Amino acid sequence: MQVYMDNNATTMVDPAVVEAMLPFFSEQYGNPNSLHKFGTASHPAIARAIDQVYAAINASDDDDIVFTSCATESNNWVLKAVWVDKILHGEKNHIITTEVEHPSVLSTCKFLEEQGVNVTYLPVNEQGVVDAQMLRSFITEKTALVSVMWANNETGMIFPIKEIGEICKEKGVLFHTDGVQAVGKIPVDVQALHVDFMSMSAHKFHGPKGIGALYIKGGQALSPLLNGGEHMGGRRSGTLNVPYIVGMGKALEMATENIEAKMATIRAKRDRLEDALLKLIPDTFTVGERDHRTPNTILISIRGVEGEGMLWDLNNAAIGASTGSACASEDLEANTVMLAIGADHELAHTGIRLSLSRYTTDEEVDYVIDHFKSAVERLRSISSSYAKVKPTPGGEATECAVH
Ligand code: C6P
Repeated sequence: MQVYMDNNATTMVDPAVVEAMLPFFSEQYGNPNSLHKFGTASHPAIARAIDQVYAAINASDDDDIVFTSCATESNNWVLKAVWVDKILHGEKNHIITTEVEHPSVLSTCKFLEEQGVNVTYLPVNEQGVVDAQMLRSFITEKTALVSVMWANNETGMIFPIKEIGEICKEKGVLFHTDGVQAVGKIPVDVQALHVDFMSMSAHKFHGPKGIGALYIKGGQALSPLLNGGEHMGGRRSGTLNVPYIVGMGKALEMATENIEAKMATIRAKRDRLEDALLKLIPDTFTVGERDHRTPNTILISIRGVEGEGMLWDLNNAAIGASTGSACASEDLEANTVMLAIGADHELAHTGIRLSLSRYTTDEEVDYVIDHFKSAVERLRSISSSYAKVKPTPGGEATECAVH
């Protein structure tokens, strides 16, 4: 058996999505901007995909949804365009974000700091989320943008987006949310709250890699990141990637159909896995209260077991997991989110992220429970650091706080 439990890094493309995409590679391959019938043939499929994305996030007709190459591009676009529009050519000079954003936000903020922008990186509490009222106290008349993720990729913790949106609206500050780990996993309704910009990525909800989107609230100006032709109303140049756009629309429609039922099924498997690991393996804890997490995610810390060693053992048992964000997996740094919630360096090296999908089966959950437990036992038996902190039999196994 092999078990893929790294669905926050990427997901399998649903076979129905592949099927929907296939005609647009070698049959209807014309450039949609061409005037001949080879070009115009794909227009209905593009229109359908746009409708599917609008419906999935309940965007209104006044809003814009612009396809990009990935969420990294969407995040770069918002931050750099706000810098150009409001800071270089405006009166403002301040952006607020959090310490636990994805690297595509954090490293863009670092780049903007080098250009002279003041950036506030808000700390998170022991649950790994920012306090909306604390955020309010950092907004000044110089603040151009607040960028806070909807759900964290490492912990799954859901941020108080509604409250933050209201504060930004009241203060007249633009609000961007990185919705990558929320869209397709939990209900997202952009009309039920105040969001100016939201980034999305198809490969997180069983669509293809290499296609994302940016939601732009109606009437909101945003300079383009890519200049060129008149594609996407001049907002994002580059020949439209028709098969991937079709794939993104189909995947999002499938992910959001009966989303509550899908969430309940995934959550039941996630909770069973989490309960078993916490019960069977002493001295473990998971980060963040599970009711406030996306239903598929567990970040578990195992005292005395280095995350990389654990991944190696899991990989040998054909289980795909991660120590955190896939794009930070090649450095052996401590988990940044665990550090941000107050874990010491040793503990922050022990996190393993398990992320399920709607394809995860009960048999796979059982397989992971067995192999996870034996991997921990093996690694602890050879760990000098665990021997030093070895707890009393039946030691602590808890959810949520860092001890
Ligand atoms: N996170 C993870 O292992 P792209 O691949 O550019 O479409 O998405 C980037 C991205 C942006 N925001 C968040 C919250 C994300 O989780 C990701 C991708 C993966 O956590 C790969 S690093």
